[in-house]
Amino acid sequence: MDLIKDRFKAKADIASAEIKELLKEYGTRKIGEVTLSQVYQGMRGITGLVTETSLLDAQEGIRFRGHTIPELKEKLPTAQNGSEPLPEGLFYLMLMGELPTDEDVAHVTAILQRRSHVPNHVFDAIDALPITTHPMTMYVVGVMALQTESSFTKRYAEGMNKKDYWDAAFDDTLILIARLPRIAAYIYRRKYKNSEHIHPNGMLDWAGNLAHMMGFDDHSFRELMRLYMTIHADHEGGNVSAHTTHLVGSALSDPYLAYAAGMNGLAGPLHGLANQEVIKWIFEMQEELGTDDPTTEQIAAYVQKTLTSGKVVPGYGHAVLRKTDPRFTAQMEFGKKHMPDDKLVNTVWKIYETVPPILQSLGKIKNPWPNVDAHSGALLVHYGLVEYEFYTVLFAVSRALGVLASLIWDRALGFPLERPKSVTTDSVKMWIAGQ
Ligand code: NMX
Ligand code: MLT
Repeated sequence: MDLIKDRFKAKADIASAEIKELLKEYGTRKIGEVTLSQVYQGMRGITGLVTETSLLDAQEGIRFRGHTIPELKEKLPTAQNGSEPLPEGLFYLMLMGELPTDEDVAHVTAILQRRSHVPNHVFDAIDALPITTHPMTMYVVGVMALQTESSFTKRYAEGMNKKDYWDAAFDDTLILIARLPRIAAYIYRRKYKNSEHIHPNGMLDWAGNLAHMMGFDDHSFRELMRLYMTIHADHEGGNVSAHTTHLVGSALSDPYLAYAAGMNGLAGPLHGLANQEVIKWIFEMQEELGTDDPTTEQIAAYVQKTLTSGKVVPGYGHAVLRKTDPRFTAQMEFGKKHMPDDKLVNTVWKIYETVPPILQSLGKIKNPWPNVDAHSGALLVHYGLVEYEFYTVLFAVSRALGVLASLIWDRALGFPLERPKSVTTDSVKMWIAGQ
């Protein structure tokens, strides 16, 4: 751990000095203008955050430290006999700003394996919840129970020097990431497999072990988990889960508290819960139509019905993207390689042909194309992971890599408490009158 920490510290010192220089020279330069509409409409397009780990381009999609998803698939180390990137490699890339070697990834995997023991009281806290509790609620309760282990909070209480915040955030992050697969798998086995739990396999990589503990030992399912954990990890800083983690962390709430807050945002249906909504929507459509192989005409009619009843078509649209999400495309490629004839997967592809022109014809939707959530569930169902209420937990495990790597950077760069100004409509009226 010291090796990777020392390397990080050296990089963070250089970045801090660069930012200081930038601000000295250009600190008063305007980076944008804010209109009244933006203030009322979700702050779309306002640049107001620094997030070092990834950057979203509306046309091209996400780049992690400059690397697109197809590039990551080529450049990040894979498991032995595998071809999908190992998410530990992406974590290293987001944290360090440079591509890892095979040894670097093995080092991260080993750190996570050594820190993966989850204390019993976390399982007790989850077990105290009714079995009907949504898996995301169980997950956040599990993370909150684990907060007893925070060294950030302990060290802060002991008078930690602000120069050491990053160090404590680093320690908490590695422990938290190491333990999340066990918590997620525990929830899955408790809720859906009669609490027949499966012990971790200390020889497996982070995502492979998650698949194993959930009870899926198929080689291609492990590969799916590696891809899934990689592509869901980060989507720059303004999305609800990343922004919330950053905001809560800015109060010097420790990484457990900040991440749990972010995951409560991920649990919303317009954000990460959309992955469960997509499969629920398709299953309901199949039931109503009485077929598991609907035609494009039937799908089009069902989409119209969804819109007429004042609901969104889940998995479509995006606040920033204006093209098909490359994370959707990466999953489509996985589907074509591993399950080209799967009916549900083919339905997802038919929906992709059908939905965009319909949404476009409404004239008000800025992005009619599919996002990451439009595809993920169908791949999981293919392997027998049919319990769609669980899907957002998988998203949450992956998202930890990005939001927590960012949180370490927040503390290393000494970012202050985040506290933007708000207005009332009365104050806006007075402002307009005074213009
Ligand atoms: N189906 C129906 N209506 C939509 C959709 C959709 N998929 N997407 C946007 N709209 C509506 C939106 O509700 C709004 O309507 P109104 O003016 O009546 O309030 C109008 O189109 C304009 O919205 P946009 O500016 O295009 O989108 P916005 O940036 O506000 O919202 C989402 C982005 C992602 C919240 C929105 O597209 C949506 O609700 N999509 C479905 C849910 C979803 O897939 N979420 C997952 C996003 C990815 N993730 O994992 O977080
Ligand atoms: C995400 O992955 O966070 C979503 O695509 C939402 C977003 O970027 O706003």
